[in-house]
Amino acid sequence: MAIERTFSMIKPDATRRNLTGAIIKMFEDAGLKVVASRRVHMSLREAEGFYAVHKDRPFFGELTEFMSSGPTVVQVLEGENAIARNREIMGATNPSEAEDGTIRKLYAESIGENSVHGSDAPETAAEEIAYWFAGTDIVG
Ligand code: DAT
Ligand code: MG
Repeated sequence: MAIERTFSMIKPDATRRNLTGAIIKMFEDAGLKVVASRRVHMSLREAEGFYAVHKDRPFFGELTEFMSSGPTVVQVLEGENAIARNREIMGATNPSEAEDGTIRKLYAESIGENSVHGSDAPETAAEEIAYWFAGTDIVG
């Protein structure tokens, strides 16, 4: 497996509880490198654009309001098998189903306020990275 890049976001429930460093340490301890990072308080419109794939889901309004409710940290993670590896470290969407030792098991407050986002495939990783970063922002 080649070195990959994936898009990651620390969500407002986690920045509010000052968990940014604890979460980044989990990525670094797992061998993923933060090659771009920026703190962003996104607008509702930016959240709607980012999560457009979910626009017909019943939780879309709740999701986009939450994501624009406070600061997030948008970042690019790089490493071996980074997309799947990041999803493993994050744990299941619903914290009650997440494995022990995952970010969501440790920190998520609910299925909606679940501390982190991570891309789910190479195509979405490329799109999500480009949504938040210019190529020159990424320093490997
Ligand atoms: P993931 O973030 O694990 O990729 P997803 O892509 O299915 O999960 O959903 C995106 C986000 O939407 C998820 O992190 C939290 C929110 N969400 C998903 N299902 C939900 C639900 N049933 N109720 C409320 N929010 C939900
Ligand atoms: Mg998803």
